[in-house]
Formats: sequence, structure tokens, C-alpha cells
Amino acid sequence: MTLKLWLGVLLGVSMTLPVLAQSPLQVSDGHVRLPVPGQTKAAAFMQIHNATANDIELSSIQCQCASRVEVHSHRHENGLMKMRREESLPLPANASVTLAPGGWHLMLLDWNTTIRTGEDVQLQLTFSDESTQLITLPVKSVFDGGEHRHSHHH
Ligand SMILES: [Cu+2]
Repeated sequence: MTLKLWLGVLLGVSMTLPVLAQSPLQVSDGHVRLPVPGQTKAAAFMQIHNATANDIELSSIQCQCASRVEVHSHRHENGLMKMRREESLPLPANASVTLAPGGWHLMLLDWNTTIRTGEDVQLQLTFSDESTQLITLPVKSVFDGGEHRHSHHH
């Protein structure tokens, strides 16, 4: 077996998720927004409610629909709205966090462009307390709704 093949095997093994506790968090109102035409970055929005007495962080996300999923935020810097990659998404105790255009969101890189509007995708969320949650999100067009006309500039 070649070294390259072995690496593939090792990566494949490390990507299988261990069986972890189901997270106590409630995820609602989620959807994935397809990339704008010609682009490969989709975004996921949702609301996450942490009804526990502990601060938790969303630390990693995996999806077969994208090669990598990042936590992003928008912040004002010198009067400009800037998107930046964050290590994790803070979920304070007894609070809800909304991921929405112009704020926190999940960025799905190298989106699988065979997935279309109306389909569902599954995201595996892993939290700082080592719990996990599998969520199913509907896929919407970037032109859908129109309530948040907002473009991503990376
Ligand atoms: Cu982003």
C-alpha cells in the first residue's frame, strides 16, 4: 500500500465519530443557504437554546455536504462589518443564540453543488462538553425569502 493510500485510511478512520452523549441543546429554525451562483460557500443559520446551567461552546461541525464547516461571526471594525472565523460559538447558560445573516453563522466550504434547494442536509454538531447532536436542515436558495439580502465577502 502506498503512503498516500495509508493516509487516506488513517483520515477515514479519524473521521468516524465516537459515540458520544446527546447534547441537551435545542436547535430550531435552521436552514442552509446555497452559495450564490459561481461560489462554493454555503451558510447555515439556526437558533440554539442552551437550557442548561453551564456555558457550552459549539466547537466543531461536520457535514457530508461540505469539505469543512467553520464558525464565523460578523463584527464592526473601524466602521466596517467584517466576517471572521472563530474557534467556536459560545452558548451561554440559559440563553438562546441566533445564527443569522449579518451575525454568527456556519460557513460550509466547498459545498457539494449537487445538493439543491428543497433537499435536506445533516450536520453533526460537537460541543465543548463532548456531547453531539445531529441536526437536519432544509436547503434554501440564496434568493429565498429575501428578508436578509446580504452578501459574503471572504
Ligand atoms: Cu462566513
